[in-house]
Amino acid sequence: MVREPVEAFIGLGANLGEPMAALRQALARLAELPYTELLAASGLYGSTPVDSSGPDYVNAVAWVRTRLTAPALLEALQHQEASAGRERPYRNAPRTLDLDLLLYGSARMEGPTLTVPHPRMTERAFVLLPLAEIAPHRVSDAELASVQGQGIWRLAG
Ligand code: A4P
Ligand code: MG
Repeated sequence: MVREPVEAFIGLGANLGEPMAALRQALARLAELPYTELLAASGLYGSTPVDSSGPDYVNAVAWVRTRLTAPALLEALQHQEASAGRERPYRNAPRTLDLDLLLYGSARMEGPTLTVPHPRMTERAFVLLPLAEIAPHRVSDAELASVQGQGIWRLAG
């Protein structure tokens, strides 16, 4: 636990099972994390797989204020993925639930198990569009322009 709360952004994704239900449940569970408050959640977006296979994805982004350290928050997210039946047969495999730590305050860290900001977030419309919906100040026009043309559509509020 850290003394001062930190604002963090979490990317949610799923393309197996019932992705919309999985993301809604994941958002509800984020709100129940210890030392953590859910500040906002984007709507749900459909997106075509990027460097991945299988059915279209459902994606969203959540904004939290937390006293958990970044590693503790990642551990909580991985626990949540596991209880949603996440399996990892190979890299970028289709999944029932993926929870990525996108931003943790203004921290920059690079380690074997955790890199923040998430290294691929600025290349992906399925991260940038939902992030821009809830925190437009965290996404630049140039970043949005660079992902134009990737398949993404709004599903529900
Ligand atoms: N890891 C390091 N940094 C982080 C971080 N900031 N957040 C480590 C989360 N995990 C982080 O992740 C692999 C390892 O990354 C973990 O052990 C963790 O310690 P993973 O969740 O097991 O595997 P992954 O999700 O396949 O890898 P990764 O790197 O998160 O994949 P990407 O690059 O995020 O791609 N297309 C659409 N349309 N929508 C999607 O949601 N997702 C991916 C995943 C590919 N294509 C997609 C989507
Ligand atoms: Mg992941």
